[in-house]
Amino acid sequence: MDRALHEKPEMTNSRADFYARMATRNMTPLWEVLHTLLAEEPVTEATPHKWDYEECRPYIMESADIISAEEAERRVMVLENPTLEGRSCITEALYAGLQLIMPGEIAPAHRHSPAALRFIVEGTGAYTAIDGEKAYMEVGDLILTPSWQWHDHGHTGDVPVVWLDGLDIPLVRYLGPVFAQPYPEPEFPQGRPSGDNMFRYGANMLPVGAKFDTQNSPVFHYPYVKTREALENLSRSGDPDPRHGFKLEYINPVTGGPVMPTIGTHMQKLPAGFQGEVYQTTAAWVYSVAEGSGRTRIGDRVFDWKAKDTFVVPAWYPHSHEADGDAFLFSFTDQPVQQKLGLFREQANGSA
Ligand code: 1HN
Repeated sequence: MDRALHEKPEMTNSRADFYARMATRNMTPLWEVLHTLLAEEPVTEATPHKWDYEECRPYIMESADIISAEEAERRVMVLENPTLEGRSCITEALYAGLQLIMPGEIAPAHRHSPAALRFIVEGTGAYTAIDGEKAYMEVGDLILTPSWQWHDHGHTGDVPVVWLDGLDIPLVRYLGPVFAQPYPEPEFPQGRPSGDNMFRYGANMLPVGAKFDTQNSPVFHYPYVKTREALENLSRSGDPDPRHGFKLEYINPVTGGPVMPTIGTHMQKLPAGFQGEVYQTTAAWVYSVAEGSGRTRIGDRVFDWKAKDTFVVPAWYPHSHEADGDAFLFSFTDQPVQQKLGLFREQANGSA
């Protein structure tokens, strides 16, 4: 049987009168709005967009003259999706921003139920302390601050440091359980020695008897040198995926799953001259270019990118990547949430 999805019924005087009367009891007819609630395929309010780092950087640097990291609490330029203006989000479920910390500054300790990640874009010498354990940043590193973990940022180096923040805050706000707390002091007391999380949990081995009571990775620092080496080794011994090139997911070593329950993170290498096939998923993808240049077709638009640019592929947009020389793309996504709820779908080449 071939039946179209529901269309809005005709309005008549008696219907309008009935709807007005039922509204006095906080009731409203579903058949008037059903066409807005269901569609044959996912409809996103977000728009594909690229933030050119060369264009954004002067504003990021100027922000240091306008406000200190301490006064701002977090000195972040929110990357707002052009069609989600005023909602502090890059897609319906994800937040992204570019954060600046200057030498000697502190972004004070706090914790919150939304989960966060940092992907380092520029500079060296800054750190994020998680429960007082400092993760020193290098360009291309991934640092996690999972739900409800104390974190502060500091800077003992001598050049500005900028990173991309990714959070699940729009999703958590929508669901409701937002909690946040400041730490009584700007800095959380010194915790375990720097690197402890990687040494303890990041060698494909786990301490015998260790207990894990969250879905967050106990490793919270994934240095770029290691990620890059893994991708280079992978690309020497096999063929690229036709859509993704060589793509690795950062994992929680306890579960083999995503590093945090709500956000998945990946790094992919597109070999020189790569021309990817079209891919489409119900999840949204935020990309930060670690190295190289190329372009991504998203729907009917083409976005040229180079190192340090950020771009977003909203839900269900067909997209494909091309690289000039070897290129490395970091990405984060709400895919894990959709997978847990049995809602995730993907297709290659526009066919299910
Ligand atoms: C936050 O805590 C950080 O800790 C960055 O650096 C961005 C955006 C919204 C809410 C909390 C950080 C944030 C944030």
